[in-house]
Amino acid sequence: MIENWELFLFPYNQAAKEWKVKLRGIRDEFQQLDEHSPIEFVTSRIKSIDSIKEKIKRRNIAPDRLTEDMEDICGLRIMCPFLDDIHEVVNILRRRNDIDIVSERDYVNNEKESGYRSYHIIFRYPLQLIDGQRDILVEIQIRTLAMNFWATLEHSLNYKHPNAFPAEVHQRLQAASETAFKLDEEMSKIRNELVKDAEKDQSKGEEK
Ligand code: 0O2
Repeated sequence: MIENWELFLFPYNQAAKEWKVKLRGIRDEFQQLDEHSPIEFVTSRIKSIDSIKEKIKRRNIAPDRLTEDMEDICGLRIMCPFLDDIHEVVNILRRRNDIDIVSERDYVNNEKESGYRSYHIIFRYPLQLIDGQRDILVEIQIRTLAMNFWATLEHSLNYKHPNAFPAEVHQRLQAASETAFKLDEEMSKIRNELVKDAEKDQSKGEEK
């Protein structure tokens, strides 16, 4: 087992700090260009020691496999204003040459049984330390503000029912997730219509 957790978690903390800067940099670049940013805000978290220990037990992870088999010790979250923005952020990440993408999970189109939606990307990040390079696995969850609203509250409610919600609550949470998704779709439709109208106005202006 890990003897010094602080030391073990240091590179993960460092990777999270660096990635917060990088992701906020993407948002700033869009703002600099006066363009719509697909990133509203970014958060990060390092998995708690209790949560790591729980997952080691649940997944039966061997101590020497911890850094390879636990992919979400370093986690970042990107909140997007609109549904289409998720796809744009994914493409921006796929084009980067400072990471190696290990896997992607599309829980936006394939929501989990709970109603959870998000797009997960796990990548390997070559962190530069005093003694050289150390590859760190990083998980990024990309979701809309509405998905984040649902997931944050569902997670906090789950705290009181760690194993399962009563069936009726489970169904209501699924329905609430559907409502949040409909809201996302409606806001995207409104935006697309406004963008189209603005483009029409612009081309009319250019014709004159
Ligand atoms: P925390 O407290 O942030 O660490 P596992 O990690 O074993 O549960 P797996 O298959 O490795 O699952 O990963 P999965 O399911 O792709 O993603 C796990 C993470 O996604 C969770 O981390 C949550 O952040 C989020 N997530 C997945 N399902 C749900 C859900 O039903 N509700 C909510 N609110 N979030 C979910 P942790 O470890 O649970 O959280």
